[in-house]
Amino acid sequence: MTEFSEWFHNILEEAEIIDQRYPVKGMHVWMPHGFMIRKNTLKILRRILDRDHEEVLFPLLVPEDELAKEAIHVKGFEDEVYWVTHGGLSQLQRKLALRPTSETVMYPMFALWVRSHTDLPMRFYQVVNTFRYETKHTRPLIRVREITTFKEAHTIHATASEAEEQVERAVEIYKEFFDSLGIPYLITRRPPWDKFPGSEYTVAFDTLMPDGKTLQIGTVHNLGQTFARTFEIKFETPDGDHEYVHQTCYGLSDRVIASVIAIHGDESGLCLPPEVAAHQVVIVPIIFKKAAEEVMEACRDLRSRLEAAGFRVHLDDRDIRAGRKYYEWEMRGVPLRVEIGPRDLEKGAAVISRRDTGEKVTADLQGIEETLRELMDDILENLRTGAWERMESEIREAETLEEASRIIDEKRGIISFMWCGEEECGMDVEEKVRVDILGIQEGGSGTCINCGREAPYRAYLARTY
Ligand code: PR8
Repeated sequence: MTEFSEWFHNILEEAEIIDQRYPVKGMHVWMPHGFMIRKNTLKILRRILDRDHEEVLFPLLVPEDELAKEAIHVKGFEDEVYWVTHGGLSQLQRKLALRPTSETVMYPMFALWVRSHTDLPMRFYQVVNTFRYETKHTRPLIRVREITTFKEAHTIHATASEAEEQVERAVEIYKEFFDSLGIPYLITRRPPWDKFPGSEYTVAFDTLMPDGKTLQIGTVHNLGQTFARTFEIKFETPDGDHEYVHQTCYGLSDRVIASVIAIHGDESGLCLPPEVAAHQVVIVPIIFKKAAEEVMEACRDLRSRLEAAGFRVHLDDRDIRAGRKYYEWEMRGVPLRVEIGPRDLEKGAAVISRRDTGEKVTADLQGIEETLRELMDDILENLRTGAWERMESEIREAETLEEASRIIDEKRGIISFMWCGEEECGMDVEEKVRVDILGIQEGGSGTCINCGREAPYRAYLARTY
């Protein structure tokens, strides 16, 4: 693959995902093709969340005093907040922030909504745009200043153990979601110095991008009672006492689409999992003088049949060379192409090409729906397996920090090692290797790579986005 960032930049433009020419840094325009992928991706997430979450929509603006209430939280975001200071020509009495995330927007309202233990648990989510004045290098979809597809869930519970359970459920939700996109992930608990501001702990999903750097693609936070105390969110227990609730929140962003594009794409362009592709099947008539009308007729007929069977299908009847059509649809990542020419028609057949492997199969037009469906399942499975294998082959064990440094310099990827879990030691590791500790997983035993003490954790290091 050519230099990844150049490839990524070009494909977003060529495949008409977003237009990067909007004149505000870190903000982009979703184009119709990109928007379809975004919409289909959201549909998968909604299907999962709607099982036991309710969708809501809160305002974009946060009054300054609400934002400032939770001291640790606001400290974490203070240098990233955009402010609205004027309404027309008059200066506002109370500055308003554009939400960088919605805890301080939602939780004052939760204080009004939660009354009794019978109200709990409550699980909400919203899909909104959030604004973060990122000072690190911005990159389309990966680090943006307007996160256009912020999918944030917020839950409220009566006990700490229920909140803990919700964290586990949220991890399962995100696993299911990423699996349906074929995106591999490493799940770790972030080190304390890298957790979400105001949370007790953060569990993060990272994936590996083709250039060997990891991207945080989702996070689940246990908020404990910190925000409940700040925003006075209390419920009445069965005994008539009033107690603070326990909360969790978890979120995903435009990075989900960035990772689908980057991880499955190749030299020919996008390669989309069928469930998110704008078109799942493109039909290309192979027209010669002979039987031109019959071929067109058969293609139109197939399009109607596939539409009726629920496929997102497009008939490319433009008067241009078939080769150019193939090139374009491959670049746009359409999973399956069906070609019908006069000879196929005589046999009652069509040729199906897979975008992921390039394989071609001849299928009977009769019952082609079933063949296409099986191929779509197979494509997702193939993309997922390939992506997991690539990521796993880039996770390397290191016994010493020198070895970790060397591997990161030579190969990038993810380093796995044993660690004591002490903050001071962790900071020292990051400084010596000059890369971030992604996080830890429980279990395993050995001695710490840095200080030599007993190490109950497996930890991971990587260069990150
Ligand atoms: C929360 N509150 O906010 P989080 N560009 C693209 N994606 C981003 C960016 C950015 N500038 N910043 C973060 N993300 C919690 C949970 C409500 C929901 C993505 O958590 O700050 C990252 O993938 O960790 C991150 O994991 C996710 O948004 C959630 O953001």
